[in-house]
Order: sequence, then C-alpha cells, then structure tokens
Amino acid sequence: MSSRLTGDETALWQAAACVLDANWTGAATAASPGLYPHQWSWDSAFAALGLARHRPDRARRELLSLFRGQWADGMLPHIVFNTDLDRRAFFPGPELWRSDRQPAAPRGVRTSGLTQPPLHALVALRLHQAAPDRAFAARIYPMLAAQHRYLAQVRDLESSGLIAICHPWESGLDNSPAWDRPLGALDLPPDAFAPDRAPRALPTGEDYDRYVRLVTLLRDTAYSPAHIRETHPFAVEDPLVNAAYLASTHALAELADIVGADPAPHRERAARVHHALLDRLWDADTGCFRARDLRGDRLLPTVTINAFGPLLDPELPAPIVRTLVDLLLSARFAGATGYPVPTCDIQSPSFDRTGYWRGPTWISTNWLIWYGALVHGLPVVADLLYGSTLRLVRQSGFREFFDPFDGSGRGGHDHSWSAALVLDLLG
Ligand code: 2M8
Repeated sequence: MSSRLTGDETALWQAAACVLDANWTGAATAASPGLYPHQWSWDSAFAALGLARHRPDRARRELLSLFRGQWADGMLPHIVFNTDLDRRAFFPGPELWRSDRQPAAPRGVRTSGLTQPPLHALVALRLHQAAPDRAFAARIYPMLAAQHRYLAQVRDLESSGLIAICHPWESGLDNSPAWDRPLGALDLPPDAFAPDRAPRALPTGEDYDRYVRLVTLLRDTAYSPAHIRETHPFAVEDPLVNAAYLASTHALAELADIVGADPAPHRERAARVHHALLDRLWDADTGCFRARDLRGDRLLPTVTINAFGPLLDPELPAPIVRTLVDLLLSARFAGATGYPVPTCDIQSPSFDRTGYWRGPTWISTNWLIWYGALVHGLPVVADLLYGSTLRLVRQSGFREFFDPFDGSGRGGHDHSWSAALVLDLLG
C-alpha cells in the first residue's frame, strides 16, 4: 500500500484487499462469490493487477493457474472450471463445452472453448515492472506467445490483422447492444433452450438460447478453425478486443526483450493491428470506432463503450484521440451521467441503465479508459475516471456493475475485478 494514501483511501484499499483475500481459492481468484465461482480469463487478468499491489506471489500464481487451461493450439479459454465445486454451481458448466473430448484441451482441467479479451501480456509486463522476476517472465512468455499465435492464425479471419470474436461472451460485454444484429440474425432450431439461471435483469432467456446455440455449433465442429473461418454465423471484429490485443502485442515485444527472445515479430504484428483498426473500424462519418460484422460485412450501428478501446493504442493519431475524448465527455457518455462511464450511448434506443452491459457503468471498462487516458497523457480524463470509479465503490461497495445516473450497485457483491482494479488505481 502506498504511504501517500489518505485515511479514507487507506480504508478503501483495505476493504478491496479483503475482497481479494476472500475470493482467493488457494490457486486463483473466483470472479465473484456465488455468482461466478470459477476462474474467468479477463477477470483473472484484472485480479492479477490488484494482487500485484497486495500479494505479488498470488498475482503470478493467478496467471499460471489460468494458463493451466490453455489448449495445445494456444487458445486461452475464457473459463477454467473449479471442479471441486458442485456441478450445478454455474450454468453453463463443463458439460456444455465438453473440453474433455477435445484433443487440444489440457488433460485434467475442464475449460470452456471460447476465449476473452487478451489482456494477459499487458498484465504480465506490468507485474514485471512492479516487481521484476525474470524467471516468471521466462516461464509465462512462451504461453503468452502461443496465445497470440492462436489469435493471429485462427482468429484473423480475413487476414486483415484484426482478430474476430465468434461469440458475444468472447467480448466480455455479453449482452452489449453492439451484438444485437448478428445475434438476432441467428437461426434457432425449434428445440433450442437454455436451462434457467439465477434471476438477473438481463440477458434474457432468448439471448441465452442464442448463446448456447453458438456454443453447440462450435462444440459440434470440435472448435475447428475451418468452421470458425468459413461457416460459423457469428464473427465480429470488435474495437475493444482488438485494442486489448494490440496493447498486449506491444507488451509481448517488451517481454521478449526481457527474456532474450526476438521482439521483431510482435512489433510487426502490432503495426498491422494498429493500421487495421484505423482502416477497418474507424468510422470517420460518425467520429467513433465501431465493431465490424464479418458475416454481414458492415459496421454495426450502436455506439457503445467499445468505441473508446483504441485509446489503448499508443500510436492512435492525435486528431482521433481528440474526437474520442469529445465523444466520451459529451452528453452521450460521461457528460450526462453522475457516475460515468455508461457502457452504451445513453441517447441510443438500446440504452438501458440497469441492463447489465447495455448501459450500466463497470469498473473494468472504466479502468481500461483510465489506462488509455494515461497512455495518451490526458490527465483531465484520467482524473475524471479515477474520481468517478472511487466514488462508485465508496458509495455502493465492490459491486459487479452500477447505475450510471445514481451510482447504485447492481449484480453481484464483492466482485473481484471491482476490488482489484481499485487497488491498482490507488497504487
Ligand atoms: C460475465 O460473463 C459470463 C459469461 O462468461 C456470464 O454472464 O455468464 C461477463 O460480465 C464477463 O465479462 C465476465 O468475465 C464474467 C465473469 O465475471 O461474467
């Protein structure tokens, strides 16, 4: 804990550390007690950032535990299941994914068959910068390089440089209005159904039918690269996922330097991703980044928080940075809400202030924009994000998400990334 914290900040720091301690399973951090009892991929990356401030040994363990679930082709799954828990602890559990039947999946570990925003190399680099540990860097580097190789080889569906998600869950922003069109276009067989989950505001049952349908299509084709490339009905290039990929590719180049590997291929890839983000996802007419639906070959209409993801690109041209900051501070996002940043444009008909990823403020997306603001030397934006994020958790606790107008907490309590990222913010 930093010695320059005020009394109030110290109390917040201690409360956040308690949440991480309570959610530690002995090898990893459960994403949220009760609600998400397993290890989720980008939750784990965020948890490691917080643990780096509190228990650096656990931060390294967190990442290594997650990579136990890595498939032989490099795919890092979005869930690594804790098989000590009751099978009914979470739907969909291992039985939907059947990773045990996949030759590429690791033996003795049950995982999902999808991935999530690849922030892990960025996090591993930050761990190293906070507490240099060359042996850990040397151990994790090949795993990170394999993760990135999988993304480049299997998910760059149009050889553009950008990677595609093949399920809304891969974005991390499950029911974002950004996915309404491609999800709505999906044909459902008459017998499709998803077992009921604990009552939640959203996603709806019909969303779940579609989520499960997409999983079964992937599973029944053995998660094959050819199916994903040619026939899978959901394939989207998202600006936030690709910005995470880009930031991590830069970090991978730095890690390569640290461990004595060749950074050049990572630098070349980063340059390609940077250009492709601008060429394929920047919509100059409306002044924002949008996701590209590869099956419909069009930019998706709804403006969401994903538009700000490319602030993670250190080479984003200054005029685009200014345009994004104007949008961020406008009445469509931070300008009209007391507790920014809402996850959807509040002037969009799809905005829903309580609807999970359809409007509420989340600590993870706030942290990403805060970090992007620091990358571009934007102290006013960084201070706004820092202040509003701390105000949310002071007022409502480490909730899963928050009403952007009154700051009331929603979803799960003691959500790991809400606590971990507050630790990182407090420094
Ligand atoms: C939510 O996602 C899961 C699906 O994997 C779910 O709703 O069942 C999202 O908020 C996702 O971003 C997050 O990683 C996960 C665990 O916190 O929960």
